[in-house]
Amino acid sequence: MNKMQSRRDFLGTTLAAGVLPMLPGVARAASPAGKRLVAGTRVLEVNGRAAKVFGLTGPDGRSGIRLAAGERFRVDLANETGMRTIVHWHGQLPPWTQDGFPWPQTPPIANGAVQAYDYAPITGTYWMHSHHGLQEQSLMTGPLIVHDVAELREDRQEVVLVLHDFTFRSPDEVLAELIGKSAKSAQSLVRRVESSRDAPRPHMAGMVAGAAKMAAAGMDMSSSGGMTMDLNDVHYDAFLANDRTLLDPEVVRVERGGRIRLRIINGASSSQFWIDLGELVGHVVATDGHRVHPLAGRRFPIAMAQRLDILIDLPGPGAFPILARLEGDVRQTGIILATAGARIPRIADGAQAAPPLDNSLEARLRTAEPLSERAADLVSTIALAGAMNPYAWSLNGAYWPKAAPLMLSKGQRVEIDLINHSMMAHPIHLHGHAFQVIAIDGRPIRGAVRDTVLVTPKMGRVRIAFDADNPGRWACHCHNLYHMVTGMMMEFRYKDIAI
Ligand SMILES: [Cu+2]
Repeated sequence: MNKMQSRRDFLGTTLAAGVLPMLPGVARAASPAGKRLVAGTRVLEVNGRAAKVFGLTGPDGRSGIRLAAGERFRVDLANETGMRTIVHWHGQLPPWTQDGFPWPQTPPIANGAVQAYDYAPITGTYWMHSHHGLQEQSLMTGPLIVHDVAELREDRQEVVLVLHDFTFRSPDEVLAELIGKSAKSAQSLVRRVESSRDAPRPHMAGMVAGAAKMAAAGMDMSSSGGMTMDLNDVHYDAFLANDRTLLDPEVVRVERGGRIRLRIINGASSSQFWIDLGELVGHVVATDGHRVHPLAGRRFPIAMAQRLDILIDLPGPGAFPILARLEGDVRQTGIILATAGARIPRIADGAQAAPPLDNSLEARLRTAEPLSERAADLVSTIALAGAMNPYAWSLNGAYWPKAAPLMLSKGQRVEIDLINHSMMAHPIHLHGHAFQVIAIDGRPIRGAVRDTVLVTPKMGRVRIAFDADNPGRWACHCHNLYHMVTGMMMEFRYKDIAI
């Protein structure tokens, strides 16, 4: 047995035992089998100005990782950022110690270190992003595409579209402005979230009291029906589609009458969009990587962290803008699909503000991969609350890291009611599990399977169901980055996890 094999075997055994090896630097060096993914920095030009941002660059020089059908997620993540990082494989279902969340057992990766990952991925459109500090805002994100044998047979051109919100300010300054404090206070707030080594022990009485308090607040809120909802916490300098604005958009060469699979990823930290196909008709065939029965349309909402797979059959030659319109605003971004020789149109902002995102699409989606019919073993409620002033957001009345964990047992069917008592929509993301949306605003549906669902403001309700089949400690949080760091996060913890 050579050295490499023995290291691989050791890694495999250690991962099987559920503990990521905490090895000295030399032993943690990259294995030859892993795809090298570099977390580093790069310079983008936005609105004619240079901006230093992060990047996650795969072995082919492109952003992110693409895996062939049947390929394992065997990745060596090299941290060349000059600071610590940790990267989360959003929507994937790895063992919890490889999830890329800064628990005590999986601390951030030091600058210069390489961390190895090895798990069987699920197929579809996923993405990766830093879960350390506010690095996600500075574009430490990338697509994670896991191909499927069936997709290869359909012979479609794959077009990946990653959306971002961009600011020339530092994310610390953005947060400082939101919380009305200095950048230094913002930094220490982020550090406190990061250093929350252990969430408190479960305390059922506290949870119930917190939920009751929130319910009371919700009653107050519903009586003030004239209040408008809050949108777009942060004023951004630009919105990016594959790192470019509409002043200089990416033009994707397509064939006349081409058959396209658009994989759209909302990688924005605090912005949500309506995908606008213009005159084209698309069919949504997957949400967050999970298949749904095809649903035709021209406009599709995409909340933070969500993904949509949309099939488009082009009608003939021409240029076809694929736009992402910021909710509640006239600003937009996008790419252009164009056949050879087509005139590329110049596209400005929209004439009218796009409406706020809603769950009208969600209510119509039907999964192609339903959960089995089964009664719930555990039913729980999570109350979403918070406000713009003071800027702080909570789950069940508590602010991370003070929120009590929801305790799960392996094998349980879990149903959770997400109830939004606030004036703002929240895209709620659960790590390590895919859930099915089974009711919206009290109306039962056989809805989509997802990892991130939007809960609309002013008492919007979404019920999700999942099987507790991935033991560990998992984060559940709002995917608005600034909501998360000001408290909107909790833990789902399996009872048989000792640490
Ligand atoms: Cu939120």
